[in-house]
Amino acid sequence: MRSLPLLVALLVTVACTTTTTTTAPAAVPADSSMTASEATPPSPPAAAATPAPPPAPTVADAEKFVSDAEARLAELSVNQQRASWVQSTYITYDTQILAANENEKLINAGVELAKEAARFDSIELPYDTRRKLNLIKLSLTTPGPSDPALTAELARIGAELEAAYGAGKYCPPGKSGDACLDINEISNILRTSRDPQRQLDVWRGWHTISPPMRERYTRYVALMNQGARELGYADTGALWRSNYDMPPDAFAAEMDRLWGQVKPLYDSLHCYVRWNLNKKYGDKIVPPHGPIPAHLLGNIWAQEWGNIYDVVAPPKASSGYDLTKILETRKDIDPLAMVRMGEHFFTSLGFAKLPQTFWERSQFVQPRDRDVVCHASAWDIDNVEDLRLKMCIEKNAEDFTTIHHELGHNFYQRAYNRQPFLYRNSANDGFHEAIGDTIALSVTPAYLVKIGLLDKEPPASADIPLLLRDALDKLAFLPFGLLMDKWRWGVFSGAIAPADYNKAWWQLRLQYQGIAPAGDRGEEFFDPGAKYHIAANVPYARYFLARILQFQFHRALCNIAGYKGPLNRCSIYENAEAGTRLAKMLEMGASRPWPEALEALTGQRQMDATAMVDYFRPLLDWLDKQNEGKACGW
Ligand code: X8Z
Ligand code: ZN
Repeated sequence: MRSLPLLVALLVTVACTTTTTTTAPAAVPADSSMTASEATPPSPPAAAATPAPPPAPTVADAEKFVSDAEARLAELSVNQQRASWVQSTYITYDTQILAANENEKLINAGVELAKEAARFDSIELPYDTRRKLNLIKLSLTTPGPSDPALTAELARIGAELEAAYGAGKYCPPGKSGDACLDINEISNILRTSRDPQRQLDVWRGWHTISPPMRERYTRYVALMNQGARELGYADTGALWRSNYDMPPDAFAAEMDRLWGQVKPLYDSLHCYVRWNLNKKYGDKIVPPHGPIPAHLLGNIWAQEWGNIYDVVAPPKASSGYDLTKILETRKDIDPLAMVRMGEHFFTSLGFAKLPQTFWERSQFVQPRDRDVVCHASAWDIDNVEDLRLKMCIEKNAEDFTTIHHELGHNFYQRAYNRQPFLYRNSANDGFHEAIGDTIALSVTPAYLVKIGLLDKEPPASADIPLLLRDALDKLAFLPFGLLMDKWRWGVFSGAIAPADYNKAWWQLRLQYQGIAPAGDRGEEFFDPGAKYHIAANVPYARYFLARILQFQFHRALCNIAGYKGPLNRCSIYENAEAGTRLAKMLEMGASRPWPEALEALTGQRQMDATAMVDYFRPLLDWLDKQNEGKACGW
């Protein structure tokens, strides 16, 4: 997880990339109407009054404070990441405690520094000093209360929740030990089984891991909120939303604006998929006008639907190839070779090879002898060059894409490693999540032919099937990417009470995704906790942004490469100019507000879903025809 360069980490327990999430709005994005002061994070409450007020701090005081803070956070972050790496790759009682201890130190330092940073609120400062002070105040994903016992409790619960998720298994009735199913086994069943009873059984089975988390999660939320309030934020959600160089409410509105751009596409895909599922499973299992049952979409969370392509594929049309089948048949390709292929794409753009230590220290496959967190993540342990991948790679198309996703984090991390510590992060967290996906968009049939995975390019008639398969992953994800943090923002603000956690979860799933569980899911369940990012407290709006940004980046890079055809056939493989422009943006790290980074690559200062719409245009017209005369919606 993590790209956590810094303190963020700390506050973050683990994330997929880690990053410390920072941001700093010393300058304001041109497209928003806020003023610089609105964009500045709130100041923590003033310290207790002292008889004689200390002399006003100077610019030199502020600069010294920032440079000391950077050094302190850098050191703590390395220790925290090492402990967290060991915990995630070897889940035991002891490693949880060791990781929680390091997290606690980082949280305490982050909170202390965020409070102290407020001392400099009212003086004029050079750009970088002001930006870094803001980053210090915003970087805590998991803010802790000033009472040390409470922050220790917070760190302990955080480690326990993540470990509970990582070690989670479903033991079918009468089974135990090796007969219990872990997340990879359950995912494989959902990916390949077309027996609705079997799918429902393992779907329910995975959701048994989370009810025991509910009480701890509730306490975790209360502790984080106390920490966030001490820092001057309304709640933890407001803190998270403050990380985008704009006021938190403006960010929430920005998410809704982007969703409005793509919602018609989703509705159209939903309509087509439901119709096909109904044909396959019948009215009793898939009501023709209602929401789609959540267990039938090929993924535990119904967040990406590409695995059920075979169920919805247009009759007679062939997409020309099935990457999972190719990987399965090629005995010479193992998980490591898949990672080498991913690395090769980046080096073809001019990026340096990954360091030898990456190959020595990463976890590529699931160890047989112990519990690990299989959820994929990319690490930058020393914030410089100790890059690592942590996955439980299997030979399928989904993992091939995920490898590119994770390597995007690693190449980003290395690109910004010459920035000062507080800037070793992405422009905003959506950028971090979008880079590897952008590269994966260039994994076209023509590219697969070039690297020898495919014999020949499929005919143009395969475009619609190929786009449909892409849409099942990319478009289907959008409402899920949006609602994950809508749920958490509601939980943090109190709009969703603990007694309604599950009800609110399924209301949002229905409203945005048009899916529903089979059977009642009352409050004896805690279904949100069965998703990694909830258990591990990793913010999720980043993935929604990344789905939009990756098409914007792809369109810009294809333009830079001089490409003229349809976007879905563009690959920037081996294009040095595209590589140079991409590297330039990555090297900026978090040194400037994100609209500047976006502009550096795309010429646009606003996130914009029109590139995604352009990409899928041929499919959208085709879907409209398929849906003619059908009742859509739920
Ligand atoms: O968590 C991830 C990555 C690691 S940052 C594997 N993703 C989200 C998820 O799995 O829910 C990538 C897509 C969305
Ligand atoms: Zn990621």
